[in-house]
Amino acid sequence: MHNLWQVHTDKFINEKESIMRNGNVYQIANGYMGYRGTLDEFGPDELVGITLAGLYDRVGDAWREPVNAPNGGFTEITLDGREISALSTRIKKHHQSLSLGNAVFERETDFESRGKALQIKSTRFLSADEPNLGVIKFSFTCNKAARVRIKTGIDYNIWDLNGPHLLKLTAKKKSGTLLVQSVTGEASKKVTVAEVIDLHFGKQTHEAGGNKNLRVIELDAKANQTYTFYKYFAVVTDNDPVKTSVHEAAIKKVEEAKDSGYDECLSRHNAQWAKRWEHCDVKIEGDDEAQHALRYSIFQLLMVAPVNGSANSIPARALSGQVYKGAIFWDTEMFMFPFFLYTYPEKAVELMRYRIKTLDGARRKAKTEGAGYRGAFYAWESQESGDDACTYFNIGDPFSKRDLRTYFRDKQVHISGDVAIAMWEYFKVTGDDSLLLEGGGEVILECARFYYSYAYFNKDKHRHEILDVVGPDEYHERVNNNAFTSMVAKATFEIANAMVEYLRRRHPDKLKSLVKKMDITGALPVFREMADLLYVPQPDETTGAIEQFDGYFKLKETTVKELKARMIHPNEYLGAGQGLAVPTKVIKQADVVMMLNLFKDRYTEQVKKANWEYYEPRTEHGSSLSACAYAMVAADIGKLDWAYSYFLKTAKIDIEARYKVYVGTIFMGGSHPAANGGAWMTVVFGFGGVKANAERVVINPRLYKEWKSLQFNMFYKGDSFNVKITRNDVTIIADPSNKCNRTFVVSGKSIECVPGKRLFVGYR
Ligand code: IFM
Repeated sequence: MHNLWQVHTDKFINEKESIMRNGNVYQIANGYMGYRGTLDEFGPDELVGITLAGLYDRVGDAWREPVNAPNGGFTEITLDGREISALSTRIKKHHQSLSLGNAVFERETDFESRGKALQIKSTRFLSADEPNLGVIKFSFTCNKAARVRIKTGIDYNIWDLNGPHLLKLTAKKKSGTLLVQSVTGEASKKVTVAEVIDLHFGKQTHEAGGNKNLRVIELDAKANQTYTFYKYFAVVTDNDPVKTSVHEAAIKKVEEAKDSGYDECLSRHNAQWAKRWEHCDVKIEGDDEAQHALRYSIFQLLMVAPVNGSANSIPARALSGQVYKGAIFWDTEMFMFPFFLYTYPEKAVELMRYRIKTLDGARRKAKTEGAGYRGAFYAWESQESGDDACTYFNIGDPFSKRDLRTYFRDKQVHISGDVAIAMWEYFKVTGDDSLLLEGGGEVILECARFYYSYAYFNKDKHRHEILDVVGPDEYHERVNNNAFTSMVAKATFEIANAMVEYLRRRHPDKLKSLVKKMDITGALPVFREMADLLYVPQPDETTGAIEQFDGYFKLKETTVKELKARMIHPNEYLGAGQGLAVPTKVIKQADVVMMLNLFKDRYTEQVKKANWEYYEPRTEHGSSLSACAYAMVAADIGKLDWAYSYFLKTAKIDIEARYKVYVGTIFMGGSHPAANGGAWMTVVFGFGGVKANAERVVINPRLYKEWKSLQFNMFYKGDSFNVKITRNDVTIIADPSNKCNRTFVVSGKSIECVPGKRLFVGYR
């Protein structure tokens, strides 16, 4: 098999679609920004994008989306007066690669122009050590003497889906530094890009025009001599905690980087990446395909993890562009968060801080949505303030070109419970209650308060019900008693109750002041009643099947294949008012199965099996979130071949980049961090059978038949463990720095892991 620490290609396909998909596959990111995997000479038509985390803007009535910064990585070459570009020059050879070890992108292209051969090589990375910084090494060699002109600098022809977001763009040169300064239209936030180069040949002039701020270097290049220069660019915005002005900070960052030099910048960057991999890698012995796909998935998550202290989160398309408005969905808590919680807790904290930061936005949404509710109704599509970026008409109909009413925003109420569950998981797995005290407790109580105000008491049946919702299966909207949603709401009440009990015991003063601040004393007994009396659809006594929502079993029976055969337009949406799936049992994505995975301890194997088998043929997997849920439950019930094929589907989504890029009229191209997180969960939770709770870590291994071993690290209660599962046994090494003994239960055998000791347990 190929290099398991790399993705690469030897082809350049000069087609828009391929350039767009490669832009995703080869993107680099450092949590502060993402840089799409495009070539040095490309511009907005090739979807060059440097997408900034946590900075959003809105133009007119269009969707609010993250801001793309001017491209400080731009370089173009002219050979004897002819522009050289992968788009227009004959290519003899092309190779591009992305290292998974350190997120370094490289391209090497051999061009032929009028009988001369020119080779261009460039290497780029976004510093993992200095988040504002990008660094590029650029070289060229011509086989014959030639007149060469290099234009390098900042291109501020920006690709936007709903822009332009940057106004008052001005290009300057200050001493040796190029600057492009701008402000966002909506909030007037400054965005500045600075660029310096380290170059020791040719004659340099400055050229600004056509939305490019460039230096022009002219030289008579000698035959077969390689010319190399280095570029350093920095993006700084008003969101950054800088002490000087934004442009001064940007200049300082590039000057310091230049002073340090390329090798030093790279070695600091590499050191950060080495640290990440040391703890986050997962090794699968005996299956290179799975290993590579999983490593790429983990790599994606590591690249986009928020910068420490930013209280940012990870959008559904990460930092690969502006798709989905750069918004944060339930994807983060339910699919990405567990990876961080178990392997990189300092990032898990950041993701939770984001929900604390946006609590007021969630409160505003609760008050203003529908009849008006209490508590916190988190945004379905959340940006920096927590106000909902999701529109009521969120999908374009490719037939009529009109926007379709969807109820994602106002009815997908499970989002609040998803947040509460993640907040509580953080506490259970880390044992760290500081987040609860810093606002996490308030988040949980506000989510419970929201469900209480949303629920309806059915007097006849003497139960509370959650009505008129959209579950994860977005093809069936406004349904009653959706099993997933109701279960999540019930869990929210249970969590709120457990949290209050915990605070009462451990932090009574904090509880007192929180209850007073929130004016919630009266609600606390009610939360206990809600936890007991909230109705969740139960398994049918004979079949074990759980009805996804009231009336689902009465819908039309059809198959996904039959349904798809009836599609008139390849991008037509199967849900919303008139969608083909609406009157049928075909569902978009795991819903009941998602619930069985999330609450796996509450259901018997027989119930999980019955529902997996019932819903699997009826699921379209129209969302990238679906496959991993089916994979995990399949592993849980011993259908390991199924688990494996769903695992590969989820883990390869971004490497293969064959996903659909339009839903309705909406462009959706980009990366899929939720599926990446799902890949990790499938391996560690599914095949590894790992589950931690407040008392112990349970491991019930069920390795896939091709795997000789599975090895990973995990944190539990602040202590670190290395776990290796082979076909017959489990070895657990407790780090010597661990604070105390921790209980692990391997296939029913309880063992104490003593700091610094290695334990070996047979499980067959
Ligand atoms: O959050 C998901 C949703 O469940 C299905 N549509 C896409 C969203 C973003 O990934």
